[in-house]
Amino acid sequence: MRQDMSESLYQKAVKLMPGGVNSPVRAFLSVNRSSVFMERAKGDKIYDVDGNEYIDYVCSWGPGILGHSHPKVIEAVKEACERGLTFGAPTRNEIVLAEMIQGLMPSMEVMRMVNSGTEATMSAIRTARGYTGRDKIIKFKGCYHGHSDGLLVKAGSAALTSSVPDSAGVPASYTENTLVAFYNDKKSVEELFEKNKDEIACVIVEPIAANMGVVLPEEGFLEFLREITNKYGAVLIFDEVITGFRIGLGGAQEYYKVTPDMTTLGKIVGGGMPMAVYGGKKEIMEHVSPIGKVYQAGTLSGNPIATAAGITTLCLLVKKEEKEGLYKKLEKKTTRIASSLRKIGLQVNQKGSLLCGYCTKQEVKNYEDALTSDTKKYAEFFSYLLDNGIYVAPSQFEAMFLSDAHSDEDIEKTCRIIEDFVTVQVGLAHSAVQDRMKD
Ligand code: HOZ
Repeated sequence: MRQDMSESLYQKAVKLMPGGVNSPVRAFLSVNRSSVFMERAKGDKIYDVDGNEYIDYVCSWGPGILGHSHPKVIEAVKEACERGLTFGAPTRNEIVLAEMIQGLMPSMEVMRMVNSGTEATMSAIRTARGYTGRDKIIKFKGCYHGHSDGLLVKAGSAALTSSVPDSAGVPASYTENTLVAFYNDKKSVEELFEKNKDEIACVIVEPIAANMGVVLPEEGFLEFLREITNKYGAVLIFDEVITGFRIGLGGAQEYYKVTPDMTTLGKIVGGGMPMAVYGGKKEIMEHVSPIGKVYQAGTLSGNPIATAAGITTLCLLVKKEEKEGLYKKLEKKTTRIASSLRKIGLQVNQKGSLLCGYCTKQEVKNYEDALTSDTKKYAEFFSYLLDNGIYVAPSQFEAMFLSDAHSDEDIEKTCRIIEDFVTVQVGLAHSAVQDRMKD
């Protein structure tokens, strides 16, 4: 595999950007390689600057549910560009997108469009605090809700692999109101509520945790969060930045039949453009400026190019679900990949088109279980896949994503390559023994 151009771009990039990247996980640090620079992507394939082709299971970390560069989405974006890139004023398409979101996710009675998941979660929490008049929040160890100061406590995603779970540069006073409970552990939540009666503004949770690999909620866990937040008058926020429109058209809240008070969306909702949304109950969202006292604003919020991409993506998802049962199809393909990962001894968690293969023997039900993974082994697996044209997350603690564009042929090819990993490893070990015998 040629990597000359990637390597030379990397040498330039490290002088200009921290780690040569604009988002930490892209630096490939936890898999001991230098980043691959990508040039273009189409369908289920992504191509690097050296001309290498990969079957892509990163899908831009989630937005690419239709595959890359869907012709209809590209057409909508081009058409929107012709009309103007940004107005900083309301447009009709913001209403169209909001109505679509509300139709698919009825708990989103009132919403606000922003540009990133970080912005959505930060604003949702501010709103919950403004609404309840309380300061404390509960988050879960290993759940990631973006990089705003108050949420970088025991966070997942790259904060986990770079071993800086609590980021430098965050004053202790910013996180003193962030209480941390354990995922799938009801008791830890009960204790925090009992100790902090009438002080907790909200509980924020990824209904499927997808930033410490993929950890599924145990039966009754989300229902329990609904009950306890109701009991103590706290707002329940589902961070569906990853699960929204991925687990099904109505997200994880529809799948698990638990309705939160507020929801955050990102990734798929922007169809590949920077777009995120927070919203929920009208009586809560009425606290947002300009009608309420919770301030939040943004020049590019509801951007016309992003709304065009988002609307077209959601329309295609609805049509495909009605015509072909899209989500069942996605799940079937993903289950095939999961079975190959299990065959080579990985511990696999999967829901729909979201999955993670952990290099551990232990069942993974929370952050501590995820940390039992052999990250060195994962790095070897990652490198082997990359060198064989399969692109998965360069970190043990990120999810794998499938798209509608993944062909059966490419899935089968991927499974063959995954299943060969064990043979290759045995081969490597064998040649290492032979080398030693020569010495
Ligand atoms: N926070 C994203 C993974 N959970 C990574 C974003 C990126 O590097 O593009």
